[in-house]
Amino acid sequence: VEAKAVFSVIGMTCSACAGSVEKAVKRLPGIREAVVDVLNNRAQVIFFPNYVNEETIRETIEDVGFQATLIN
Ligand code: 9UX
Repeated sequence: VEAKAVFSVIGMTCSACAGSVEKAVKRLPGIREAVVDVLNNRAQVIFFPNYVNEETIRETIEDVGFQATLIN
């Protein structure tokens, strides 16, 4: 069963920022889809909770260099 998480991502100023976040998240195991919206400072991720969790995804976004907060 898959789950969905939405993060607020602060600090992205261009579409390449969004692309680097998507790429990093998609490299994690258990990710089905990652969509990053630079205009709205949001990242939506569909994932398989047996393999990855919200905190790991959040930390991965932070490792790219942006402040990430789980919002739902
Ligand atoms: Mo370009 Mo977005 O260096 O931070 S990737 S502005």
